[in-house]
Amino acid sequence: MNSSTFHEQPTQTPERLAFYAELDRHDLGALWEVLGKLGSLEPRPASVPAHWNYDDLRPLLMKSGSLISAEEAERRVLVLENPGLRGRSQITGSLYAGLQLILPGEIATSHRHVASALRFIVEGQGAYTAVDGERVSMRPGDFIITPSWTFHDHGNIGEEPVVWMDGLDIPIVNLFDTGFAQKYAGSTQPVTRAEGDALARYGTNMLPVEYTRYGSTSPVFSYPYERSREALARLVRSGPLHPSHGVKLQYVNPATGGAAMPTIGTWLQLLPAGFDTAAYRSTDGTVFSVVEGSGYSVIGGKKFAWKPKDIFVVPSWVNVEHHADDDAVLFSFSDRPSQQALGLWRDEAISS
Ligand code: 1HN
Repeated sequence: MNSSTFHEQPTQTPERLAFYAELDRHDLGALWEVLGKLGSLEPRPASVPAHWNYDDLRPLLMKSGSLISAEEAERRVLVLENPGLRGRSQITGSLYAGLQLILPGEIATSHRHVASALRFIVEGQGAYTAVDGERVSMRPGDFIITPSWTFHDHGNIGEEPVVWMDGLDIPIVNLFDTGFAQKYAGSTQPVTRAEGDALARYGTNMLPVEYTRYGSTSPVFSYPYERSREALARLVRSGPLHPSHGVKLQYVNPATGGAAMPTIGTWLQLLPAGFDTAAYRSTDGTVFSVVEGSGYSVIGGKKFAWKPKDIFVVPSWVNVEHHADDDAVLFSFSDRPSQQALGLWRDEAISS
């Protein structure tokens, strides 16, 4: 047996091939013929390391804005397709990502679905998203969630185009064949709570006295950039820096201490100017959005230079090292909470 494979395919004799044909007529197959494909010594993701330069993305997004309205599109989004997974609307083996554009005066009508969504605001002011009766303003760097099965609509009441990155767990929901979706009866849901209600109620290290819903999704649905950025700045000054991550904080559900969403984990990290991270790998393929600073990442031996608003992806179990030219802030998301809930997640810091 070859030590680099889990299972070497046995020799195919005429008798065996005839038997496989016989099996095939009964909707059967021989495991020993496919075991090498089913099991591997370590993860073999179909997704590949990839990088999208915002200088290429932005003109295409604006072109989409002149070709189709948000209303006709339902959501005007350019899907980030991993080059190893073309045609599947996936950025990793388990996650969907896209860049959404909403122009001044437009609305994206209300609907809900089982898939959980995150929005990470990339550029522009003046847009809002409404979740469960509360509208929250979107500002660059804000992290906003749309919990599973909550009605949500978006609008742009400002004067600039607004762009954000969407991340959804659609491939996970579809893996389990658990997808449901519904349109709201009207175009937008009524506003029943003032802006800032959820953050005041759940997001100040306090919870309402009667609060008992320890649901799996965070009751805080907007995590403003300013607060997270300030925390990172303080921590970089006080140290210590993690060799593989610099200063990296996870967004949490304040009621559980777990991830903000049950399926998708999200992080914000700061790499100070000149910092080189130690190589690291984990089984959760991870999508990065650059907020501030420029630098490069070496992903599976390949170098990708990045700057603000760029997006890059590190597949499962592929080594990554980051280098920051100046103070760099990276937002990232992955399916880590899903893997951890199922007892599947592993990571490894690689010492040089
Ligand atoms: C969706 O509902 C949104 O609400 C964005 O903005 C992207 C991709 C697939 C399915 C639903 C949104 C989506 C989506």
